[in-house]
Amino acid sequence: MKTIDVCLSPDLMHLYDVSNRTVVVVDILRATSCMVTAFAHGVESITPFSGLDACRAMNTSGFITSGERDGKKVDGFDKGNSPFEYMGDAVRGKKIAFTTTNGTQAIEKSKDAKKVLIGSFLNLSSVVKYLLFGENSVLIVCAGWKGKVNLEDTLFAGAVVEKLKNHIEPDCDAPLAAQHLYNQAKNNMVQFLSTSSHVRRLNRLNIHKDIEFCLTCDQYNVVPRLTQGILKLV
Ligand code: 3SL
Repeated sequence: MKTIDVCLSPDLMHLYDVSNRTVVVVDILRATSCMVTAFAHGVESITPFSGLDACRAMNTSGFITSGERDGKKVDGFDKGNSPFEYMGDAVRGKKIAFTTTNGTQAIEKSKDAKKVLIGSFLNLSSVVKYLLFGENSVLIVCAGWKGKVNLEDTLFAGAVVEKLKNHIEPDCDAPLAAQHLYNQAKNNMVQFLSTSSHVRRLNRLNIHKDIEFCLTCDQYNVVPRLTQGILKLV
């Protein structure tokens, strides 16, 4: 039977052998929610960068430059990290270079996996379906915040574990802990997360509508996959 595990912080990646696993990278607030939204609105590709300078340099090759540091849009970049910036015709057919505080770093740390997918609540069922029919065991990599664990990414991991519980066996206690948390939170995730660290951080930036949107399940049926450093739809 396939198994599922959860890496609660990218700083714990050294504990996992991903060479035969499908990794799902998640940064609910807000990096992977933005990426999924962009693909649902017709973006051609997203190239994730861990560093600002390399991302900025893509401007000269015709890429839209996107990203944030500590939640705020980077000076001189075209777009920040709100999913509402990635809707409509503005992004259709475009290539995006993207860097964020935690999300793109988690992608970088996952790049040696057999497959790397991008997950969010917005494409939860599509990701679950892909994992169900895929041949590999699974690792959910939670982006967290600067190496620390966060609740929202853990809830997403728990949702995946819960939905696959009759088909994929948990590897250790992290998936079980995530599943318990999700089952407590699932009826009102906005309320459950109201005192969480990143919701408090984002509330200071006055972006409640981003939080509510990013916690909405199954808005889109897209699954982005990383191949040779570039995200495209599967
Ligand atoms: O850390 C990240 O990658 C971001 O998604 C953080 S924020 O939501 O833009 O603050």
